[in-house]
Amino acid sequence: MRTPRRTAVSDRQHDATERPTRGYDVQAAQQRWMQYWAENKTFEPRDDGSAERRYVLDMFPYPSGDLHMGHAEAFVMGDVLARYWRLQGYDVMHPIGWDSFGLPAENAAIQRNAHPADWTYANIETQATSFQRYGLSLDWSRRLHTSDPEYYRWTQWLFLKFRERGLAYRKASFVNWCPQDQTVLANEQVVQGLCERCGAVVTKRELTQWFFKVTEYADRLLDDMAQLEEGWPSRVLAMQRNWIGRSEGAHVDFVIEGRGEPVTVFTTRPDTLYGATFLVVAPESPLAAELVTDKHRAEFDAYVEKTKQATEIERQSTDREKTGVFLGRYATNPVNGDQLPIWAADYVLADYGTGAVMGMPGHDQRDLDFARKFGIDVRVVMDTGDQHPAETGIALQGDGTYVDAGPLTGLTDVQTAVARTNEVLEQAGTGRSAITYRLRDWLLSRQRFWGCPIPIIHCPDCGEVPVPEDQLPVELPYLKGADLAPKGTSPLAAATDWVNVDCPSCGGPATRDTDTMDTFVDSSWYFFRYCSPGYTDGPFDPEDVAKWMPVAQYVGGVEHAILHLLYMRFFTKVLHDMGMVPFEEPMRRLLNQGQVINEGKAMSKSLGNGVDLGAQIDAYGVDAIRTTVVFAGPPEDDIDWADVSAGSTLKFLQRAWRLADDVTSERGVDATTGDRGLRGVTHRTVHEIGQLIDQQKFNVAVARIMELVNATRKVIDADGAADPAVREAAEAVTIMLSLFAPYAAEEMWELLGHEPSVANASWPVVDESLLVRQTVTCVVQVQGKVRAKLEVSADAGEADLEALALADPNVQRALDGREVRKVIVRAPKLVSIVPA
Ligand code: ANZ
Ligand code: ZN
Repeated sequence: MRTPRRTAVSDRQHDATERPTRGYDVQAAQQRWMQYWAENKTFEPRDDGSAERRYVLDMFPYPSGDLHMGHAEAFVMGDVLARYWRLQGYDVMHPIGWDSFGLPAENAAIQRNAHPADWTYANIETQATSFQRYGLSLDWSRRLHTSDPEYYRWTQWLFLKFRERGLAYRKASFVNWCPQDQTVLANEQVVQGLCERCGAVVTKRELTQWFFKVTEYADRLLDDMAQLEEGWPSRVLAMQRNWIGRSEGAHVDFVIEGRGEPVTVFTTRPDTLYGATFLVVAPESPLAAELVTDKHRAEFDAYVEKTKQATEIERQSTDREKTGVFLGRYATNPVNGDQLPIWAADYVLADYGTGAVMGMPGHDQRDLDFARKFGIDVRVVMDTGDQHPAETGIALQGDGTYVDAGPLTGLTDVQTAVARTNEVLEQAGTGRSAITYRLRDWLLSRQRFWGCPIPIIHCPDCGEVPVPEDQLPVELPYLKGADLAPKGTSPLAAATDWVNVDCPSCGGPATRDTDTMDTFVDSSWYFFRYCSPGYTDGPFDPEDVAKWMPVAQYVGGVEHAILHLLYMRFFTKVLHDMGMVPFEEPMRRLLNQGQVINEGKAMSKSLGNGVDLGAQIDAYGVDAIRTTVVFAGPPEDDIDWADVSAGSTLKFLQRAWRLADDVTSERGVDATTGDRGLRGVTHRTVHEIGQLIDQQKFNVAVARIMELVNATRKVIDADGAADPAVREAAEAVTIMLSLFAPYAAEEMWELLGHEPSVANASWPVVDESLLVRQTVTCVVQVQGKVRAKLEVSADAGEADLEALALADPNVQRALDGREVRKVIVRAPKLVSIVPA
């Protein structure tokens, strides 16, 4: 073990005039302790069962370049907790790795005529060095990269297991296609009709794609959120709930003349069926193409083409002018026999519910807009006291009494009416109650190179054949530069040596699947792998996972509130069903840190308002940057870098360091003989900071340390630094400060005569008796007779005591309404009242 040298620039012989500039040498301290922690593997967990385990996890980074201010904020929050729990005696695991597959690497490789791995692994090294410098208490021994064959071997293995369970399948469907990136996008990757990555307008294409059946887990993903109410931000839970979008209603069957099968619609308001006046089907659905009569076909075909250009959000918008085409056919309303014209209109989506809707213009705004535009009948089934929607153009929404609604007529309650309608439908066999979800199956295949290959072989005779487990991983062939340029099919398809293989089942000529997996697959299970780095018999050792998980604290950006968190929850549930993990929710607590912005705006190249993390660290040092980030506000809030001052933080850190430098009492000196006032402040601060960290109010914790530093300085200025209470305070400051400013804390710990590292110290033990401020008994006399005894603070002032005494009920009784002539106070023990 290497013993660190002393590098502090202070010199006890310096005269007093130099005092304000005394401080630790920021850059030297960084060099020295960074190396010390690495050499001594300070932050590797013991993993021997000697203490309760705690797993602190930061969402692993994408190696896009060097670290930026966003990383500085995201990673310090987890680090504060990891360091705190360590000092509290937990065996903490705080691992790091990289989400290293993905498009930016591929695009960079095309540009530079290089291999995506070159760019990726070079960036990883840069980030790793920066993470180390940033003083994060990471366990480097568990480091992983999702693009390493050792890792993606198990991504492929999991894919095959999911497929065995019927949870991975292929189907042809209309998918979002980015013409720029030449790849399929998941719905979530389309933002207002544009590709989330490159901003190109997304179009639709029919392709055969791989899907994970998340919809099978929709109810469990919803129900298990009950376990997360305590530990997850409520807005994240709300976003997940919305995304899953569970709707209760009914399926209603409409018979169509000349068609054997009825058409089924999904409605959340079966009670409005008695007033339905038309049917709408999604234009791009096979049903629409089948139903349209020859007379309307040309108009219909043109409409379908136009529909493909509109985004889902536009199509669903209520303030958009309604469009549509009559298909020339009619459907029979099962409850009253009405003949309803069937239309195709783009406000109905092909992949929600059944892709068909009953038009109920009286009570649904979009249906009303549509009916008014095309001259369709508007009927009302509930009288709400408002004017008729055909005149006002406003669909009726409120409560009221059912009218002209068959057996519902006269009812006043929607719930009862819905239940009654469902009974009618069920009895007649023309409908049934039903539940629909917004959640779609997860489209996981991508036509790009730099991702995990899908381990399937397509054989003309045997169909889809999984690659045998002992042949995993299916490694990527070596392609670089122009070979990777998007061609509409995966670049892998051009690697014919790689593509053409013998069928594992019949031995005949066959071809590999040329798609790769969405990187969200890679990031759906990395936290399990950290528990068993290097494990070769599976993706992880279930025993290790049972020891470390669920994760005690997960930290990451709210931009992952929906997809990543939903997918990793889905993976966990499937692994649970496979008997590999004992729990169903992998993350106990979730913290979404805010962003670092500048002058009120997100940092961006085009605005030129970016703040370079490296330059900030060069100017102020890691400790000052970490502490500034934490001190700026609650962890969830955005930080405006224009409003903070890393320079002031550095001054505070130097002030804290000088306390340690000033202490003259010996290590281990009996603190109980020290200044009771300062001891009280120290113990109350330690106690409160523990609570603040538990409540994730890290910024307030920093403020409390600042106060303790000031209180300690006052005592030194008044009485010198020899008082054991000064040592006690300085040690407490050092340990608590190590959460935020680890380099300064290491220097201070050493100055205080302790063996390195402060990370191996223990959180200070609070002396409960010092938490309460001291009280004394104050005797209150009226006309010389003792009338009350008050418990008051030892430092209570005369005015306070007089007021307390006069307010006492016994004193009031003794005064019996008489005026008070005189009050004599001897603080804090005596108040003597003389009545008139
Ligand atoms: C008749 C009705 C009357 C409806 C009424 C609503 C109000 P949520 O709550 O989001 O699940 N719908 C069904 N499938 C659709 C599709 N593929 N595209 C667009 N709209 C669709 O919405 C369910 C309601 O949205 C359904 O209930 C249906 O309109 C419409 F006063 O049926 B409703
Ligand atoms: Zn075969």
